[in-house]
Amino acid sequence: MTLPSNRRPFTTSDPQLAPVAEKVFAGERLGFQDALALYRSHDIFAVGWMANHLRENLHGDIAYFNVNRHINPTNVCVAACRLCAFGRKKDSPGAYTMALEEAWAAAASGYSEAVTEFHIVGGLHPDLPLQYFLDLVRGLKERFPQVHIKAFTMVEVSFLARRAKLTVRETLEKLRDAGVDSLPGGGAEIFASRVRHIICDHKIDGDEWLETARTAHLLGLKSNATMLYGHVENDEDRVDHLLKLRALQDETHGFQTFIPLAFHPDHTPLEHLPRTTGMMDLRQIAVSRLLLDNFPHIKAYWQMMTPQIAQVALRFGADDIDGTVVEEKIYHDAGATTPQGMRRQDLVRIIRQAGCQPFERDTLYREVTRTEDTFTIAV
Ligand code: V47
Repeated sequence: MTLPSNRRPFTTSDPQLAPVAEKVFAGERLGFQDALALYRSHDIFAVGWMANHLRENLHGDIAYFNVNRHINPTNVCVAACRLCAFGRKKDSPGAYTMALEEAWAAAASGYSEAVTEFHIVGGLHPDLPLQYFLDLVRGLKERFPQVHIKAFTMVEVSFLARRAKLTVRETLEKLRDAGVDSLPGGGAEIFASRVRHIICDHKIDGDEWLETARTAHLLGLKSNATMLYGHVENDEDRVDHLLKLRALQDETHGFQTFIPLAFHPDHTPLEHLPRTTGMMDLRQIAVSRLLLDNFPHIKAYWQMMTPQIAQVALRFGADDIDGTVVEEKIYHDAGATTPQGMRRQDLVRIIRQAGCQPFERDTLYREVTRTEDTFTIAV
């Protein structure tokens, strides 16, 4: 079938995609069955074409990146999730917890390029009090007042609240007052409880993740959202996850970016599972763009999908490839073969060669302009 579009002709050999395409080009919202058709279509190029159409309508040729640094203050974790190769029990080999001075020093180390964002996540430590995290953030703000702090997943916030015997709202208020500017999207995994029981049994459930995000958004804190795919979930679980995020976004408009995360099985109890393939990764980006019509941004996280696939993903619906990162632990403990970090100039080159315009953003997607070793953020 062929449908007219505002730019180029669209064709697909898959009759199941025709009604979906009608909706996409009419600007109508897609439903559960439409999403299943996208996941099951043999015509991956048509799926990608539609997603790229929406991406171009939203962002033209711009592709966003940032200069950020990941900091993981501890890998000690009580949760023992089967999906994870990063977490350790307190006394096991390889377990670490940074003293505050160490975390502040880590923030300053790495590339000389001035970072605009610290991305901070870690394990659920049984003994570290909320005060440690407040001091960590306050110390970072004192030392690097210009850097945006994107810190603590909904799972960590909920855990810290319980330990401190505070509500999630009170905990978020304390974190915000200490200097947390927004929250990353991790810990969402897959909301369906059947799958959650297998991959992350001791984590908060999907409803609690969503409720914590709702509370953060109501306090004015922006956040991201993720979905971990490529393990024991099925198409329906993925669609359910995406639609729950879309429904919350209708309510709060607090999500900035959706990041689909491909499961890396190495060194996890689910090591027997195969890795995702390039086609699965590209399709997931495209379905995300098509279904999450109220999310401004879809991120192809290069650390997770490789710089090569992330580059192609910029033509399958993604408009962001994340940042310099500098030191990645969660994926590398699970067998990622990508570099630990990338220089700004390499991110720019990848984006240019995808035929896109690189746009350095801060965490809130404002333009960053650089001179030698300082930067200015457009407000
Ligand atoms: O929450 C853990 C996932 C997440 C594995 O918000 C794994 O901008 C694959 O959330 N294989 C952390 N995935 C990373 C994350 C993130 C990354 C980049 C940008 C942003 C953002 C957020 O990684 C965890 C979990 O879902 N994860 N173990 C694994 N073996």
